[in-house]
Amino acid sequence: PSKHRIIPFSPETRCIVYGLQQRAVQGMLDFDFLCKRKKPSVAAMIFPFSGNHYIKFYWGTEETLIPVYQTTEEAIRRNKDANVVVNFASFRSVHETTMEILRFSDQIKTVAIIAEGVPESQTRDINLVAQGKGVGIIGPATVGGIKPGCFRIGNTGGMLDNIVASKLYRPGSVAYVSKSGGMSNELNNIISRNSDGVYEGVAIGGDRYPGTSFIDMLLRYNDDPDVKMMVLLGEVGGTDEYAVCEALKSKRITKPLIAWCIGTCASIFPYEVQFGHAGACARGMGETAAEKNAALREAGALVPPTFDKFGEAVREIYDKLVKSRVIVPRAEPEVPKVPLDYTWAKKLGLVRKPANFISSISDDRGDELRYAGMKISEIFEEDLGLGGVVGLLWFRRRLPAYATKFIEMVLMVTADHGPAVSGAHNAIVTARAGKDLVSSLASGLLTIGPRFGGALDDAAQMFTNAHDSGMEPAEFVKVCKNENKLIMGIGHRIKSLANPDARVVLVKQYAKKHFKNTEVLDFALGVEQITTKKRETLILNVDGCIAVCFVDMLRSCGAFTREEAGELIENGCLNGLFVLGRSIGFIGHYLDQRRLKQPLYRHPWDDITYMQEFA
Ligand code: Q5B
Repeated sequence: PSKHRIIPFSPETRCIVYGLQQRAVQGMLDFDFLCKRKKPSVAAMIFPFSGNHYIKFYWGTEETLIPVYQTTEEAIRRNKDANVVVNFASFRSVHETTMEILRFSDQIKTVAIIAEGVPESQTRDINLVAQGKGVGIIGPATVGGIKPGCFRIGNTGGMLDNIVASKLYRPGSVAYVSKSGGMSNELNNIISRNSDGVYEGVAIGGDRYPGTSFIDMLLRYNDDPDVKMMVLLGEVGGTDEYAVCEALKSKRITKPLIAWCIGTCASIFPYEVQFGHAGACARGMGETAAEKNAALREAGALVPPTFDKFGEAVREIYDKLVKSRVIVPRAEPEVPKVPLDYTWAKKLGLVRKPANFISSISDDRGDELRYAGMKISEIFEEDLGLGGVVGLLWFRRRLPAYATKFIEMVLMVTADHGPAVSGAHNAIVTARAGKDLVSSLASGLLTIGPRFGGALDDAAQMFTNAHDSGMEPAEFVKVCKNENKLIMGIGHRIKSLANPDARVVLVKQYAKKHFKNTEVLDFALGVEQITTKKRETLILNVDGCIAVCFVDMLRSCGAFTREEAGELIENGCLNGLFVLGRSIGFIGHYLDQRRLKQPLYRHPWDDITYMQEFA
């Protein structure tokens, strides 16, 4: 006898989904749309680990928002039209969450429990409370159930193309109950091929104590005038099928029933076999599939000789019912168009679109991250170092070792130049204003410009163009003076001939030692000889020296044509070297100020000349 009933699902059935199961919810909404439901069947979701918010889902080709609530109470109370909860909580929290849901039995009439591995004592507790409150439980350990045209629980029925292939978008006359979700997919297929299709199908779950039993579902189907024939797919283990036998014998079940218990192969084994489900093991007399099939056959169900013949059995009954006009086949509605997700359609080769982005330096999609096509593991195996990585990511080239070392040298010599320089000063002031690392770093970086650290690109252009045009250094200095132009890369606030910049000395020495050609450096040194005659601070400074040496390196290392080298400089890669190097120092200054717990900086009045009367 039926302990508790699952309320009938209709095209108006609305549910609440416990858990952030976005794929399952999208699947339910897609099913609704195929069935031409007016409203999505999912009214809301519950997710205790974030505040209330909305999640966007497709509704056909449009989009809709579904609210997510932090508490079960708010979700249920705010969605009065929902009387089903699909509980995706894990086996660890399913007892607690279902008990909470059952507090609202004035509104919630069915709970589907998806989790596998729920302790049997907890399931029995849930069932007892639910029974007392008149709430139907489907599961645990189930995919759920499906009623074409009305309602789909979670992922029942599989992918959308499967739903369409099994005609689950419109009702048929056959209602089934099974234990297994996977096998219910097979039933959807068999029934749709051998009859006018599924009216409703429920997988009660593979545990030993399911909330709803076979007999509950079959009595419900038997009493539903729209169900014309029924299917039962039992399995080895348990004795629920005998309740069905009793109902058949007592004529409580009157509609034709095609039945089969899976697991007949268990007899091949010399011992009892535990199949996939927790309940799928014959533990006592009468629990084997063969015994239960025999009992069902004897009670009046149509039990085929093997599962292979199951479809034929369905067909046999269906044809009889059509002949006797119990079933009057309906005209097939148009097969609904399934809106394909773009990613899926692309995978199937059905659509294409021009990409909005092109990227040619790195790729994280495969099994391993690649820089310019080179696997990150190979980069380490071959010890390319930071310079090698810059070569790959900035220039898409594997540079010779002396060139990658040179890049590293540049990063090292530009890493910092004390707290007094403009950029470091700003990073420090920002840090002392209580800002974070990124803000302090950004503040320092935004100071880099033509006078401070950002003269490399222009220096490279000016010296290279002048050299390539065949000018002499003196002529170049004269032209710049006549045009009132400062020579980028020349001059320093504190460094001079008498106080040479050690960084410049190191860079020059390296270039002279390793580069095949240093013609642009030589030209710049020629210019320095002239400018320092005017003023001894007008030296080739660190920006200028790095810039001209880099041009010589790019041009002579063999990895680039002269045109390619020219394009790289035009694109502004050289200031990037200073930006990258000096970021190390700016971050250092930020951390230093934090470590020293420095207060807000305020510039002293006596260090500012106030000239209001002048304005
Ligand atoms: N005069 C760097 O100026 C500085 C001249 C020039 C012809 C020039 C100035 C300049 C070009 C930009 C450049 C990078 C502003 C510098 C760096 C990183 C750093 C910083 C650090 C670090 C210095 C005095 C007389 C005047 C000027 C003439 C000056 N520069 N003539 N070409 N380039 N250079 N920037 O000392 O007749 O008296 O009126 O803009 O390469 O940023 O350590 O601090 O690692 O952090 O203030 O090293 O040279 O000289 O402007 O008073 O000029 O020399 O026309 O002539 P100063 P000023 P006159 S490296």
